Amino acid sequence: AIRKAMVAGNWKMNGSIELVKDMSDAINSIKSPEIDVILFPPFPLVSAMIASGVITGAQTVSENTPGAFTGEVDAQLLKDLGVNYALVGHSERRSIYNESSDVIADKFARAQSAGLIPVLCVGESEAEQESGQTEHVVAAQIDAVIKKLGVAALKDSVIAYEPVWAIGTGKTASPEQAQAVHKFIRDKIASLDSDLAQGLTILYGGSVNEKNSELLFAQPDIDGGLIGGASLKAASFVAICNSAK
Ligand code: G2H
Repeated sequence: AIRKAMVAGNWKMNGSIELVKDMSDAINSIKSPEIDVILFPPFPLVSAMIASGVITGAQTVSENTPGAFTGEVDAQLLKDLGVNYALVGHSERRSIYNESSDVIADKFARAQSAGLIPVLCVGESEAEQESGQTEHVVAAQIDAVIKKLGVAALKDSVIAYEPVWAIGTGKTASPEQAQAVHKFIRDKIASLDSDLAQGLTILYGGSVNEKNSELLFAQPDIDGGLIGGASLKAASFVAICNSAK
């Protein structure tokens, strides 16, 4: 493959000190130059995850620089601690916490300026998919970043396509369905910067498990996965990582 495979585990509001230990032992035992494995634990577990030797990401970051923002977490502080990635615009942040594409673009910018690699999550709802809006919705979510920061900002970033109807529901996009959207995303960016688009890692997310991961990852424009539920069990997550090699 032209792009290195990546498998990222998003623990959401789950996990424990014990799980950091179990999961890091499992991941460290399968370390390979063929694949980047990253875990996104809840904030209180970030330092333990880094100490365990696993590449670590934050599930969200503040769009602001340090100041009076009670409860928020600064990207530069995360970077200084040893965090390497930050999810921005996960569908749960968009829908439950009402984050707009505009504020998500600000979070993307702040993460990147602090030296974190933003993982921009995009995806359509079930109603949008049924009414044929998938490409329109995904394009608008990406354009919010491009309009504010320019296409060059996507160079040091990752995009994760996660159809909302497939998240935590057990419904997965078929490999062909997911590939079509990934190709749409890559072609759209290629129309602005072809080299950047060819080098861009695009992950698929939404009910990925050890049974469906291999066929998804075999698609030419799917470079790996963003894994929720199945990243909480060491055996499942390791099997998914191995299927990306
Ligand atoms: C999508 C995914 C991880 P799950 O949210 O970001 O979760 O694999 O549980 O659908």
